[in-house]
Amino acid sequence: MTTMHTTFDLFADTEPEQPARAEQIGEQSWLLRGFALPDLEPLLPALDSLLAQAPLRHMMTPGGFSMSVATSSCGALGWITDRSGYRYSPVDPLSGQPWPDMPEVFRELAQRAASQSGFIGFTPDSCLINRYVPGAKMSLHQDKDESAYTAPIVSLSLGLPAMFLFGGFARSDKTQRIALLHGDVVVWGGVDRLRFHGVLPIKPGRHPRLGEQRLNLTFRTAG
Ligand code: MD3
Ligand code: FE
Repeated sequence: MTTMHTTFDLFADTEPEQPARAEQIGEQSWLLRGFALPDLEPLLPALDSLLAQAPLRHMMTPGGFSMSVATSSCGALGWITDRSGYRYSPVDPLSGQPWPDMPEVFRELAQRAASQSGFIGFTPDSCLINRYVPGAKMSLHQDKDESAYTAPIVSLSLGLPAMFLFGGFARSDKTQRIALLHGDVVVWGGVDRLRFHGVLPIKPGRHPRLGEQRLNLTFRTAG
């Protein structure tokens, strides 16, 4: 090992950036533990600034219930729900204005995570921001509001930890539980794109940087 180790060290600064520790959680799904940690210094202020323009709000499901998760978006399209249904819209219904631009640091992070997971040329046109306070959850569902399922979805978790449920292609299929922590990025694509998934109720706690909440950003090609 020591001889080989020296060899790698000699080549270290001519090699491309070391891929992050990647854990395969599905045939075409990868958990990149702590992938975003080096980028949070520019990323969190950009997030604050876009949430000042398009505040998090509790949207109404088509069935008339207020979501426990508060949402906002940036990019050309934002995911919305109201009594008329779930869909993507170029306009924030709260302001009547376009959603804030997707910050370059968001887009670049999502592209880098996707390409490292085998999805070259990912061009997200939407970033959905979900805020969970303790007790908030997301029931098992599939993401089917996008125009095509060929692009992956890239998710970034921030703040309090979550227990993520990764299921199969029927709601009743057995689910795998995966803890998602501050700075973790997950890439879901290909054959895994339409798997059922959800989030168990967030446990009470306080994150040193984000306080008593979990934020999840999902990058999508929606249009
Ligand atoms: C697996 N959000 O916004 S992100 C959602 O943590 C959503 O807020 C969760 O599910 C959250 O729709 C999970 C991870 C995720 C997103 C989309 C997927 C996992 C997925 C699509 C297919 C399979
Ligand atoms: Fe989802």
